[in-house]
Amino acid sequence: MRDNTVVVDRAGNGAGRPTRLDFAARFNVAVPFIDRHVEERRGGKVAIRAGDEAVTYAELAERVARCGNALLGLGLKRGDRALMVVKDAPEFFYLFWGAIKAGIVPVPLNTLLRADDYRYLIEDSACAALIYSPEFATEVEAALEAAARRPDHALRVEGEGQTLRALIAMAPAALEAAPSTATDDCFWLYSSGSTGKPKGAVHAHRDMVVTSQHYGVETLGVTAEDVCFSAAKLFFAYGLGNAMTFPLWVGGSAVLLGARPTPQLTFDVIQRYRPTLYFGVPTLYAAQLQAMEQAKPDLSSLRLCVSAGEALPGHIFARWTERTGVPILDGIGSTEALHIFISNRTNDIKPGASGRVVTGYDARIVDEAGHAVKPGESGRLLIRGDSTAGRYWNNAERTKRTMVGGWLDTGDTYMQDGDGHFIYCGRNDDMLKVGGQWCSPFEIEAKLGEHARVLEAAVVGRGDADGLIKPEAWVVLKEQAADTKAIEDELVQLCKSGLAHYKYPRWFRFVGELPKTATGKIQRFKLRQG
Ligand code: 3UK
Repeated sequence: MRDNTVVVDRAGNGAGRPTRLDFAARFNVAVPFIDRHVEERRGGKVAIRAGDEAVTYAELAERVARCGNALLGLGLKRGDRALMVVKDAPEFFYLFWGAIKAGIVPVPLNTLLRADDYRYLIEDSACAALIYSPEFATEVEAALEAAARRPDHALRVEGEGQTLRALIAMAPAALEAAPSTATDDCFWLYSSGSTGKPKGAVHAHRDMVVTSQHYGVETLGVTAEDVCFSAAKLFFAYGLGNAMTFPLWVGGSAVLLGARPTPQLTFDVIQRYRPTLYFGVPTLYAAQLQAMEQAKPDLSSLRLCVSAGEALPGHIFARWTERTGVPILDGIGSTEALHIFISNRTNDIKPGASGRVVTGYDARIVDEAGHAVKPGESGRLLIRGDSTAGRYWNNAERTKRTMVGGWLDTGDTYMQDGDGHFIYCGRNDDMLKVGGQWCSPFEIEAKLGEHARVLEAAVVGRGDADGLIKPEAWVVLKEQAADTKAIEDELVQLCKSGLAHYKYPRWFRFVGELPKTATGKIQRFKLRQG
């Protein structure tokens, strides 16, 4: 087999068996995703549209190579980490793939985090470089100031002086792909932990091929004719697949929106670029439906919509389908699995359920002892597939608990109905998914505890009018207050100034005490019922 190629063997497919993916012994994933298109005479085709910019496959391949050379020129070595706090823009592609082609490990980070979060990630990753869009300079530069160990290189994507753009423009255009294998470390994605800090899931070269083929091609039917638009950003594993690896795998194109996706902006993008596939999260679908009470956007280009990040309530599915005529496929994925592993299909949709296992994956629902539960009973969901991260960076203890004997413990409780559809029943830990993003109640509680008048606080998830989970705070004050509204405003401000903005509590309850066990543990289930 030629170096850096993968053979998709469809022989077994159709009989319910997945296609087999055979990787060349020497395999750098930047070659099939980026360089292959020029070889296959797709160089003139548009790969990326963003604002007024259109980037062809030939331009993409050249800029990726230049960017890889720029990183090597800075002195980065094989295996070094390059943290990215980069908005959705073509530079995200150049940097991510340029690093991989050069053998450097890109680590896209959530761009909504705060200085203290970035400081931790700089230290934990021991990165050699940090590249950021100027939009995020305030938080990133404060983190660089505070970090115990600064990366050798901190670089803005664009603007004055030495920027990534300037380096790309000057770097040579020829770059040999660094030698690696399909299972070598390739890139990391951080995922939040309920108690501890975020954990870096280490993904291999083959992982993006696996998700693009099994979910992108075999589940969604993505083709070169598709135009993909993801409201979920590229730094999420979800967005990374939706708007980057799926279109690049099949030679399709991606539409990028750099700004925060408000309903109106998503409508504008869909009307202007006429994507065929749209990827969102339940909170945004709910907001879009709300906006459609007034606006009448033309969504006729869409053939299919996808939802993930948290469970899609059946009523949102029903209202969207009725309004637009386009179904939403709900599917569950994770950072550790890289993308969706249980999904609804266009010909097999059960509203309110996550669907069935995606080709190439196995799923089991087990009890506390690790035995399979009886049909109809709920238990822990374990999954297995070739895209799952093999370990967390520098965290043997979490690796041992999560990656067990080739299976990945999702941390979710699931059951299967009589027809074999998987139904989400909640988390096994206290973590909340808010607008598709992780929220640790402990982190919010610690922030609330910083207020001089707070004795203690507990945060739980509560469903809003759409049935979507948001944080609710139960607060015990040191001394009772007549005007809790003023304190509530201060607490919201405190959270908004120190935490990623989606983490602030939407409701407050001031109480005399919190329900606790004999050993002093807060009984969150009682608060959830209260
Ligand atoms: C929850 C869902 C019910 C579930 C993700 C698609 O969300 C993604 O990754 P994260 O690491 O979170 C994973 C956890 O989120 N979840 C996600 N989707 C659903 N729960 N129904 C759903 N449809 O708790 C899961 O363990 O942020 C989603 C693709 C790639 C991803 N990384």
